[in-house]
Amino acid sequence: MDLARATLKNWDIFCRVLDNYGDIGVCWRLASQLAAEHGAGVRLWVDDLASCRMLVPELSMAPGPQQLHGVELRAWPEPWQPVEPGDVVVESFACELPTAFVAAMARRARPPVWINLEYLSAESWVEGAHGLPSPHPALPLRKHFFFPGFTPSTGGLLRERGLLEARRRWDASRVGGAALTIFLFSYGHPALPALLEAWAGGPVPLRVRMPPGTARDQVGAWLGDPLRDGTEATRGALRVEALPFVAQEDFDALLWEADLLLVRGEDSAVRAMWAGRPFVWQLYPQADDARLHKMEAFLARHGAGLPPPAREAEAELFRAWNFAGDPAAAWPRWLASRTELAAHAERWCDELENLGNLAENLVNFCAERVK
Ligand code: TRH
Repeated sequence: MDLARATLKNWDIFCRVLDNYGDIGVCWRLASQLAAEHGAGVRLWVDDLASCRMLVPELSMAPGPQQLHGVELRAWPEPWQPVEPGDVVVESFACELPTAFVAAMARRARPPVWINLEYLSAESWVEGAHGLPSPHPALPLRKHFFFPGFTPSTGGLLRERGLLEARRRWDASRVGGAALTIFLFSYGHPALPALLEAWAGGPVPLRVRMPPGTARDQVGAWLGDPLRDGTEATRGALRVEALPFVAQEDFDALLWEADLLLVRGEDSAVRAMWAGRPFVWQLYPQADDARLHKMEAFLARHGAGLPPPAREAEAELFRAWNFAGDPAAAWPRWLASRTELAAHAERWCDELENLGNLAENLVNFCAERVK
């Protein structure tokens, strides 16, 4: 296997930013982890440097290759400029590689290992689809589907070396405040104002910390005063703090600072799991059915080890926060189960830790393909 790994030195990762930060968030994380922990030479091709710069602020908008955290970052040129493909090619989220690049892959004496890195889901069909090959219709190439996931029959989750140790050190030295701290990173929700009312009028002092985005704009509208980075506002039991958008390497610390994480998309949800805090995952808006199945599959898996009242409290808040439900009505039950949910979050993190991590699983998977 070591010999096989040694033949997989150069990687090309392709990323198209659809919207938001999840696509580049995952690709950047994977690229920098492969470089730092596996000695890989990684070229990351991105079609939207401005989004990438939000996560990696030292990035320059000048055209031309740049070296960042051991990764060679490249703007994805339109039209494509020919380059020699690496030993492994990762097409993230079916982003469709340039035709000329695929032709160059087929011309190599040993074609690259070609991976389609898929979106995260807890649905059981993922286990059957993970690793499946798909032959190219015309060229001597095979693409393999690689699925992140929550079981040993999937690719696992991205987790950098030392992450959990760093988080546990943080927890050991953390001094909790009087208020319950909530990190709120979400898409807009029609019932957010009602939830804010419930929080402001509730019995528990709350400190809600929010990065910029549409949900924070909604909170600003509810307050009657737009929230700018670094400002805060208080209504009853609720204090809202407006955070600046931080570099991705500083993102985890925001989560560790909180007692409850309202996260979204894919990457922040996984980070919430590694933070070992209770969380509510707002899935990326898709056709309702697809999102519903994804959410229920996750709830079934995550809730399996919980006593029924806490399981139902968690599910109720997830459902209300993902669909046009009433999160304010779900809140008191969630609060009553808070202690069980906090203990469960640690157990869940420990369980996931045993799955290994996605970058390492991917390297091993690719090495198997060239043995
Ligand atoms: O931004 P998102 O909504 O991304 C989504 C999802 O990935 C979805 O699956 C995808 O289809 C869609 O994009 C196009 O949520 P996500 O996945 O949590 O990504 C946010 C990233 O932004 C994550 O890597 C953390 C990072 N981040 C920072 O680095 N600093 C910050 O201050 C904040 C708020 C986020």
